[in-house]
Parts: sequence; C-alpha cells; structure tokens
Amino acid sequence: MSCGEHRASGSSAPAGSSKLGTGCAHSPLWRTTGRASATLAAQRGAPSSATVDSGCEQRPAPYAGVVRIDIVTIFPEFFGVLDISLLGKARERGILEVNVRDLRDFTHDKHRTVDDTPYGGGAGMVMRPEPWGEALDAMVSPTSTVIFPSAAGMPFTQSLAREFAEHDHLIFGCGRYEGIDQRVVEYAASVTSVYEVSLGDYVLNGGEVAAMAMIEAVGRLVDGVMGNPLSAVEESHSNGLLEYPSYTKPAEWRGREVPAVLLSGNHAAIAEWRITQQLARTRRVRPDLLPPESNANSVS
Ligand code: JB8
Repeated sequence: MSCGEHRASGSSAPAGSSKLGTGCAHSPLWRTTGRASATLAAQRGAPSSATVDSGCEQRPAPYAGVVRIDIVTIFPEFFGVLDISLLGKARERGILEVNVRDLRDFTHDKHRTVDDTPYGGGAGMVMRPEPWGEALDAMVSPTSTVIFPSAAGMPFTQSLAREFAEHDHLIFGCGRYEGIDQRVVEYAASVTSVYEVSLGDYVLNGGEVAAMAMIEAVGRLVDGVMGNPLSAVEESHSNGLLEYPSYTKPAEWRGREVPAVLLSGNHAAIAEWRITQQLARTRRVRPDLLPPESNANSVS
C-alpha cells in the first residue's frame, strides 16, 4: 500500500467520508501569499512520489511538493512555536505554508461564543457548529484533507503521517471542551476527506497539542523540511522496529564504555549488532510491533 495509491483513489478516508468531485459551492480562500503560492503552482505538475520496493515494508520514495496547513483553534497563540522550530525554516522557504485561524473570527455575536450546553445533558460544553461551518467554508476545497484531533479518533501512526505528507492541503480543526458538534465532522466529510485522529490512549484538554504533534510528524516528511532532503527521515519506524541505541565520544564516560563493536570498524558486525539491539529492544518494550509468532515463546 503506497501513499500514491491513497492519493489517487482517495479511498483511505474512513467510512462516511467522501470527496466532492467538482463544483464546490464554497469559495476557497487560498491565502495567496505570493511566494508560497508560486512555489505551490510550480509543484502542481510534479509527479507524485512512488513507493520503492526495497524489501522493507512501506519504504516510500522521497517526498516532493508543498504542503499547506490551516489550523482552526480558539488558541492561535499556541502555535507560535511553529515559528521557532525546525519547521519554521521550511515555512520561510515556502515548502510548508501554515496559517493559523481563530475560530472566534467566525462568530457574529458580541461575546464571540463558540460553545453551548450539550443536548441530552451531561457535563461540560460542546462547540457550536455554526462558527466551524463558516471556518471550513472559508478554507476547504475538494483537495483539502480535514483532520479533527479527537480522543475518539483512529490512532495516529507513522503511516498516517506519511499519507498526510503527500496531501496538498491539511486543515486541522482543534476542538476544546467536550468536543465539536458531530454534525461538523459529517458536514466536512460531505465536502472532502475527513479524519478523526487520536494521538494515543490518553486524554488531552483539546486538539491543539495533538495537532502540533501531527504537524511535526508530517512536516519532517515533507521534502526539504529537514536539512538533508534525501536522508532517511523515518528513523525509528523505517523498518518497523525501535531504533538501536546511539553513542558518541568519549569512548569511556563515567566508567561506562561504548560497546566495543562500534569502535571495531567492522561495518558488517556493526550492522548486525544494531539489528540485534533493535530486535531486543522491540521485544522488551514493544512486543506488539513484532509478528505474533515472535512472541509465542517470549517469557516477558
Ligand atoms: C476536546 O485527548 B485528545 C483530544 C481531547 C480533546 C479534543 C481533541 C483531542 C477536543 N478534547 O486527543
């Protein structure tokens, strides 16, 4: 399963979501910030990347193209860190274009209300659908992918990050309180592909931190975001095993020595040692990543 297939078929979105073929009734507000848009246009005709069959599972070709990211949130200041991170440089160079939009700008009442009490009762407040509808209408197009961080969503994985990195336009809808009125998700899914995605099995106070994590995971897969565009950016999950331990100078530190094999200059032995370390570490802390038969006789 390659990311190219995902993009071509648009079939990877969860059930209930769909792509609008043509004639979107909504006026997309392309943020035509000259330079980034020019880069985007130049990249439009670029062939999509293909999967390279390297024998490893799901080893993708280097990514190409520009990814545009819109973030809708009631805490726009949360995303200021994107300016100072690794991704900040990519933004400056127009490889990534990130726009943060304040949900309250899509309200019309004096108090810029974004929440209301839940139908059916219960604790907390729910985000009203109207501002979300207006926000989506201002930025969504049939080629957009809308992502709602949600504790009730599908797990975010490296393969989902790879897939998102191939999309032209990602919209992150960051909920707060008890979440967003579910009709907003249904509406978005009637316009384009929609994903409700969970960072993991724990509960956050809102979608912002989850969106930030996903943006970092996706951003580093976009060609040119990292210093070396052809480097193996996948690291820990490139072969489905956890990473081997790393060491640097000095060779002895506080009585602890670097494993001798790493100083041997024997590259075959080093490669074998690293794989062995990966397997041992994975069996110890993440046996779920190994095929079932690998765990059949493991004691713990
Ligand atoms: C309100 O735990 B989470 C998460 C929690 C949330 C919202 C989004 C994500 C919105 N609470 O991943």
